[in-house]
Amino acid sequence: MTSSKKRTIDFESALLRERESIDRRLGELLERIPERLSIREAIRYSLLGGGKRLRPVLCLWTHDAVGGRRRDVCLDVACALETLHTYSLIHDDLPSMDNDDMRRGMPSSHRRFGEAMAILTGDALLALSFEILSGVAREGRLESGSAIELVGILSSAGGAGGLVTGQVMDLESQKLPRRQEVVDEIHTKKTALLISAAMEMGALVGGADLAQREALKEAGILAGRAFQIVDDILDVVGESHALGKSRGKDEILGKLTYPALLGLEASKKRAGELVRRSKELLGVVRRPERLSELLDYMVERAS
Ligand code: GRG
Repeated sequence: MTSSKKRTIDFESALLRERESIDRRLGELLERIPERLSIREAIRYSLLGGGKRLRPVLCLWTHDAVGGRRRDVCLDVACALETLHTYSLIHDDLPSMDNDDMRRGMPSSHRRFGEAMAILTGDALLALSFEILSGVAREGRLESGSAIELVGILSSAGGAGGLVTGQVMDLESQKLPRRQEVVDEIHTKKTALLISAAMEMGALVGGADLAQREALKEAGILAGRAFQIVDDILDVVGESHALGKSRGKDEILGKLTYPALLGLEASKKRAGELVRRSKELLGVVRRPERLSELLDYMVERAS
């Protein structure tokens, strides 16, 4: 989907700077994995090989929007979100799942390293997420109680009630009733809960109060649902080279998607409505502007 609005240069450069700082920190965190371990190369390949870094940026910009002053801690929390997200992409691409050959413009992990190694790389990245979160408390940079809360938020978004069941429903979608509520549930679980977790975790580290946290959590669900609708639309109309993966897979796999159910125009309208409602909830924060632009960017993207 091509952006109808021109993003401000200020926004674009802030996004670029943020991605660079996330990539740098991810690289540093991976230095902790001993060089002699052969899995290190496969982990570096998937984690440092591109990606929009939306979840970590959302986490950091939510922290900033609530007036947070713990950016260094939040950067690690943001990296924990990206390691979990990357694990889910590696497993999603496996032959037993979506069987994708390309990811982030490169051969997918199992194509490059073999299936067993790809499974193990995903496993290692999942564990690394929680190692990073406990690390910030162990190093005395965050109170243990807050670190435990972060672990709780991330594990419930990534676990049986979230990503995993979203993926199960997605895989079984041919057997499910072709109804909008069913697609909404798949989208919430497989995509929106992690995006919501990114915003809630940024809010928590930034010192948001409970009312702000609840509003931002809900804003994340709405934005995450819009993001997944756009992902489904891009699978129909996007450019494979921009997406960095093959297009048209949803139809081949008989997936239950918004475009399949409602058509492209109604799907675009629905994504727009969800983002509008998400942005309304940003009224609870002191500095909503940058975050609000990021939510627009998430649905106006072409990749
Ligand atoms: C336990 C086997 C097992 C699996 C874990 C695989 C899985 C559960 C979930 C997959 C969930 C999934 C891939 C959802 C799709 C969400 C989505 C739109 C991903 C693409 O995100 P982008 O566009 O990707 O942010 P980049 O590459 O930019 O980071």
